[in-house]
Amino acid sequence: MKKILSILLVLSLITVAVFANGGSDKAAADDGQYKMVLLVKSLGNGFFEACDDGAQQAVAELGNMEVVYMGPSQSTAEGQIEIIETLIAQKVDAIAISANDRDALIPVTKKAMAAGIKVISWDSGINIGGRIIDLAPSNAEFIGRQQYQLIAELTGNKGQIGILSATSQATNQNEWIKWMYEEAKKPEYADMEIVEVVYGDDASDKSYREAVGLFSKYPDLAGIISPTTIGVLAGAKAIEDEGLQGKVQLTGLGLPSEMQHYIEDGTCVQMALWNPVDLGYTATYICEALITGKITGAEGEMIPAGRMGEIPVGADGSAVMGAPFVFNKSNVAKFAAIF
Ligand code: RAM
Repeated sequence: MKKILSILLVLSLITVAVFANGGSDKAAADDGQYKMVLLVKSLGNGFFEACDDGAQQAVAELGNMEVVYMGPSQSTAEGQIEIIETLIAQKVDAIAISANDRDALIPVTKKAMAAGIKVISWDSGINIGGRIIDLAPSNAEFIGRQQYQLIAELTGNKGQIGILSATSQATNQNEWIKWMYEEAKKPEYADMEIVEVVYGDDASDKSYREAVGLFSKYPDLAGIISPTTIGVLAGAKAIEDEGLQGKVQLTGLGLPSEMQHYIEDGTCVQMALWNPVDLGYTATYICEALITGKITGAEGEMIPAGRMGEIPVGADGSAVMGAPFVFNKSNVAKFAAIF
């Protein structure tokens, strides 16, 4: 709630500042601060709030940036498009987007770029042509395969597996799920199968209902993979409420701060994630480097990213942060204090 109130306050201040700026070309020019918006899939998600903490750390280090956190109330492309249209009118300097749809945002982000705004995607990508750089938290193949390996370890390479995802259009989850299916083809998983992918839309109540739906549809369900922080938390609650601990195993991508209880009581023995603070921090450094002309986004360039070192720009503007952590009883408390 406090976070929402502070966002509203910042937004109203920005609106005042932008209108006060009248017809000048760049909203940034007057106070020497470049204005960047960290546009997330939806508000009310602790993962993205941790990313914003990282963005604000970068702001403090860089000294020439101002980052405003924004997102629609639900994880939809329409909601993001509406916000981007407003930001074009306000002439912000950069928009860093975790996209709800890899293609649907392209026309509006192209319009933003034509207006001189630096657009990058991060976390959940926009397709080539709709952004300059796409920052992935980690290698998508690695993440997807690792998710399947984590559940296989828990079910002893056996049984029916359900996937509880975010939205059906989410670039990041869809890419990871594709690699889970690839991993599942290996001979060691012959006694295991993915029975269904369901979508909780990164909303806690829908994710919870979808998890319960999997339990009733598949009475022999051995495990759930939920590659979304909202989904894995809802899945853990559902398993606990239905008394299915030990019968239905759970893994996914979760925030240690939200999942500590379920990891320590064995509902979710192991899960993975990268550091979201570092992700928001890196996205901010990339925007600053693009705005100030340190980089253009061409393959082979090195992005100066503060404490994250230098990150190379790969083919088609792709950039990758680092390897995910795996959390279990032995380390969850330590990480829970950080994100
Ligand atoms: C949710 C969002 C986000 C994803 C994490 C793992 O918070 O879907 O995009 O990266 O989970």
